[in-house]
Amino acid sequence: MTVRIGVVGTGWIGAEHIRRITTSICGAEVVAVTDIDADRAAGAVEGTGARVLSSEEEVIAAQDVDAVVVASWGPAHAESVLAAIKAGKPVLCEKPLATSVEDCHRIMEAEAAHGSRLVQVGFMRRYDAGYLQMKRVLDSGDLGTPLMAHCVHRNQSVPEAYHSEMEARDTAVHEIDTLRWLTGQEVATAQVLTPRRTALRHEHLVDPQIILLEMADGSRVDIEVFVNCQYGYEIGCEIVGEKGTVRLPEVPAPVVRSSGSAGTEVPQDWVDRFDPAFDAEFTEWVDTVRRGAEPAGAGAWDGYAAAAVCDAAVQALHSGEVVPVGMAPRPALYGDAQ
Ligand code: NAD
Ligand code: ISE
Repeated sequence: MTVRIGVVGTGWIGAEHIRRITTSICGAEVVAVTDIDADRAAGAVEGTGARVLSSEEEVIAAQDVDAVVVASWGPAHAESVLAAIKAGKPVLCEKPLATSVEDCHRIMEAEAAHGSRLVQVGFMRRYDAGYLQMKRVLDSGDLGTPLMAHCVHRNQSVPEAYHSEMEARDTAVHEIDTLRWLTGQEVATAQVLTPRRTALRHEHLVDPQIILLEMADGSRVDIEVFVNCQYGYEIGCEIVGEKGTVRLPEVPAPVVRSSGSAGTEVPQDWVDRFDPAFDAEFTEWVDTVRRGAEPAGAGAWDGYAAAAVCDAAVQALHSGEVVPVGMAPRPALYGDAQ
């Protein structure tokens, strides 16, 4: 069976996912899309055979749509996800699941009322080969208990609309999810340090930032977020355990010797760096939809936990204080472990 997918939001990542479903992975096709910018939607499906509909309601309700991908702007995510749950259709929602913890609660309540999990959140790093290798090492117990993690998240530059709170909510949210998943620990507190600002930024932006997390077991995570680093896209992660360390491997790239120097190209953005992880994420998700199984990636609880940590980090950015993360008890639907 070919899984027939409807896509809500056909901007940068929406168009990437349409291309991915159409040309990179097997077992699925895009049959309907929508975007508040109809021309953009038409451009994204050119040559695919998918139709452009005028609203997300039409996409989600369409008889030939088996599952939904949400790739619109963050503030629009919650209503689309709730509509998909109401229709009983699996939904893969790009991060963030929602822009408030209240909306994340509404989504978890809707899933509970449905009686099984339908939501996967697009935390694609859980499918990156390097992070998966790190997880295997950590799960083996060879390093003992994790004590510290040092993370780096650098973007070449960001548009003027990107503001200081987005360093947590839009960018470090990936490390927040990844560290919860790698260590099996929830985040207890957040603090934000603001080093000297780069001159190569839009005036309003606090960049770089160092986000410090304390996990529930007392281990610590530091995340350098620097979204105007100029040279490209770089992701780093090292975890220090009682008996050893594990570091995210560099993505293999050819070493070029020329004109008296040797070097490798640096990825320029998240598409360059994580394309294989997105492919793996979609391949698995499509397979779960085809089998009628619950999604295997990050779920609504993970989306909620990330939102709660981001709230604390944003409060910490403004106050300069160490801010506790307020977390509700984990609903039974989401099990005990990460
Ligand atoms: P974008 O601005 O390029 O595209 C968003 C699109 O959504 C636009 O075309 C806009 O017209 C459309 N849209 C907004 N509200 C809508 C609505 N109610 N219904 C239908 N369409 C609507 O943004 P983007 O970079 O593609 O990001 C989209 C989402 O994907 C964001 O939530 C972002 O955080 C996430 N994202 C994730 C990653 C990742 O690494 N996983 C990378 C980039 C973006
Ligand atoms: C973007 O939305 C992403 O999710 C990228 O992975 C991240 O690197 C970037 O900072 C975000 O703006």
